[in-house]
Amino acid sequence: MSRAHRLVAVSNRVGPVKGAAAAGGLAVALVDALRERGGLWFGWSGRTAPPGKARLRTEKVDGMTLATLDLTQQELDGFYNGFCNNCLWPLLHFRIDLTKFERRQLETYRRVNWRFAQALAKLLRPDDVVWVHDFQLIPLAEELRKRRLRQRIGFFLHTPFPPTEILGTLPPHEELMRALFAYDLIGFQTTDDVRRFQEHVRHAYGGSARGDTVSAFGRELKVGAFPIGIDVDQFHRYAFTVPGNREFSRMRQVLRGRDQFIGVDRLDYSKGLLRRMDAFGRYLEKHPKAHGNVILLQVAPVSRGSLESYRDFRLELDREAARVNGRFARFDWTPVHYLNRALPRRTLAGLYRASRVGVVTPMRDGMNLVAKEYVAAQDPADPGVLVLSRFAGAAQRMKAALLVNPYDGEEIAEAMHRAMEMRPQERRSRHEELMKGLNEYDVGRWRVEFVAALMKAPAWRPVARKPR
Ligand code: ADQ
Repeated sequence: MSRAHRLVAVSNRVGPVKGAAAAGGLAVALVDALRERGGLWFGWSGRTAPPGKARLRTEKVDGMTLATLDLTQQELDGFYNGFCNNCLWPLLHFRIDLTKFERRQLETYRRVNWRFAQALAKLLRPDDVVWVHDFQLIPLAEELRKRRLRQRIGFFLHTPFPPTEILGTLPPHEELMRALFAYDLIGFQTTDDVRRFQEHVRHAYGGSARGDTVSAFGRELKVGAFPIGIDVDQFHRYAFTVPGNREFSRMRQVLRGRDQFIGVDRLDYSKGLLRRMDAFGRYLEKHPKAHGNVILLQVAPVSRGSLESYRDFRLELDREAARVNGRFARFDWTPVHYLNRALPRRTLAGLYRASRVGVVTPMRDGMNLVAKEYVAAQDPADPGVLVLSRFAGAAQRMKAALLVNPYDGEEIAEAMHRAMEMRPQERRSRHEELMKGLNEYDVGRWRVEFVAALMKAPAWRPVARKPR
């Protein structure tokens, strides 16, 4: 990408780009690239405003421009809480049972994307390269194309792409997939996601897929797998310098020679928290010698707490943690330590480092960055062991972890035991291999490869030829 092109990132939420909170998530991935090129980051402000008062604000921060739009309460309910989190999120995680489709919410989803496009169109320059993130914004490119914008526009899906049998249950699946074909490139986390997308396009719309080119709806686009990574050095530094190191020492003191399992997840039903808690109970049941000697620290900040499905899930998890503690705790030992709060990233790094086992067992996950953060925070001379779900995108390239089926509590419990028993040499060699993978494909490479593929994609034009 030459300097003549400005990078424009669009995501549901913008920032934060400064301070401790900026050290995580999409901000890490994008800020450097945006800063370098005087880029623009566009999205929702995180605020609501009365109808007619929802404004577009722009500000310059560190050489980049942030442009944010307010939503009305009604838009927030129908778009973010409604169609995005109550319908698309469960569907994309293969949970048809939790998927609630409401036509009114779909309309709000369309309208918010329309508003985003209307505001963004005014800010775009002809040479901009636009990178849109995630399922909240599928129709955005189509809306921009309606305004005759011809810039290169790429889309990255952070979640899994479900099988055609599941996607086909969504009433407006065709509308959404057709909208995707207004992009020039679609990036997925794994090659499995790419394959499921290609199969769906063939099966449901008679489209075709050859190599990295997919055709349907009279259009052609490029697809690819771009597995998102982390800033490996930064995370390692966090774990080994103040204050990460301070938290590590403090945790070690509190543990007093006990070993710690750690889980860190947004409180979301896709993350496999219930089965993990149950598996820890099974582990304790089978291994009385562990009693008094291990604890599970589960850090799970509340997320999407206004939705019923999330409230119900939280209650269930509270009960499950209490059940395991009620059954096994002694007056001088509580096996499950359960926190519903977000922690600074440096603190997290210290806690990962102090933990003998990282337990990352989502039922389904696009990638899962916690798995990577846990590995990066370990001491190479005496590393902990990662227990990882086969159904996290991360598993595709982290084969040196102990891979488990997250639906099988017995298997998770066995892996917990195996991790505790593992000899230092095996721990070191597994860790070394995992680190190799992390360093090979870190967040910088993810960003550079996506943008390079987008620049190479053929310029936008509708394909005249009908798909067979
Ligand atoms: P998420 O579902 O949010 O992201 P994940 O990849 O695990 O899942 O990222 C979570 C991030 O939040 C991690 O960086 C983690 O450290 C942080 N975090 C979690 N709990 C925290 C806590 N208590 N305090 C502070 N930070 C906490 C979506 C997709 C994933 C995909 C990512 C990136 O669902 O599959 O990996 O996007 O593409």
